Amino acid sequence: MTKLNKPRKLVSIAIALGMVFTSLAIMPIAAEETIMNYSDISLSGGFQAGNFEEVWDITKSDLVLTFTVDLNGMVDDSGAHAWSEFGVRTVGYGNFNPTWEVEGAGVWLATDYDWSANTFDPDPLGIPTLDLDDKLILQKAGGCGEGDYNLPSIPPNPLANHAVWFDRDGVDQWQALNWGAIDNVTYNTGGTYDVIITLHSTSDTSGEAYMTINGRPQGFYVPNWHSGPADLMPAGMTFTGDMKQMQAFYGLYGDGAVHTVSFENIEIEGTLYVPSINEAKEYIGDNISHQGIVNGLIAKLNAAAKQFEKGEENTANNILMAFINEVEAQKGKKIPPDIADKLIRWAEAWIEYPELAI
Ligand SMILES: [Ca+2]
Ligand SMILES: [Ca+2]
Ligand SMILES: [Ca+2]
Repeated sequence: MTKLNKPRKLVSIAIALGMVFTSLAIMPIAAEETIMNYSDISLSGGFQAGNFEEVWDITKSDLVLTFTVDLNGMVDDSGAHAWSEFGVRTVGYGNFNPTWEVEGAGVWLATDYDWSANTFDPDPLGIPTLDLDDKLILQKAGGCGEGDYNLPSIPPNPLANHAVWFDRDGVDQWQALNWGAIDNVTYNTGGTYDVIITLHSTSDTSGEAYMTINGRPQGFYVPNWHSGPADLMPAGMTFTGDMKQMQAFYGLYGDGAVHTVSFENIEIEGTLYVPSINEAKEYIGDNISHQGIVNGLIAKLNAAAKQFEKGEENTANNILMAFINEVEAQKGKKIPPDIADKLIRWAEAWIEYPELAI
């Protein structure tokens, strides 16, 4: 399902030129919400991509992805170019461009940069100027650009934007006075960006995404750049997919050189997916090899489900407590620790939220 990004000319250069002249620890925090902190991810290639195992249910609470992306390893030599992505996609889809040119399986940060050779070179000595370096956008379909933004409304001129293009080094004294020019935020970025992506579901299959970069919300001007705040800001986009089963993924694709990107200080906050008891039985059968243990656990889950169906929640909860005890006793023995932790979390969720069980 993974399709690689094909080299594609940036269409945003015109507006940026216009701007020149104008300007692993799990920490439960509440009954449902979880914060996951992950080790830094460094990708190199060529092509390299992956995902985190956790499955998130955006219908239960917003999902917030916080990380720093370091783009200093992207190579700007003639003939070399690369893109990176970090976001969420529905379980079962690929880890780079989960969909291509059509939405349907999530939303992610896509990074790009000016196609001029040596674009990351410093400004001429003593002549700082606003120039194009890094571009960061939300994407819900591989290969698509900022024209996909549609919140609060579709920008009539997607090329007139704020907090989409960034300059790694300085600007001149007049450019520094332009609205939206912020030292160490939109210019003098050094090629690293603090990103926060916030996802909110509007149904089981649709949601809304917003992103801040170095703390700045993104925006679009109507109809063209003018002094003052962007007219459509914060700007975001609707997206589609299975909101109950989203996984975070990351990827790099580049050519013409060995490129690297790193994602650091990764934190994801949201509600982990909880399957029904019936779905959990299937998972146990697929992931625990000792048949006696599988039979014992499934028997308990069958009994608990029967009690839930009769409305006997206390009895069901007692059975689930026995289930938890059995899993804990076998954790690291006949049940791998990560699978045991997941089963315990699910059983605790069924006890607390019986509507999730059946
Ligand atoms: Ca440049
Ligand atoms: Ca620059
Ligand atoms: Ca510059």
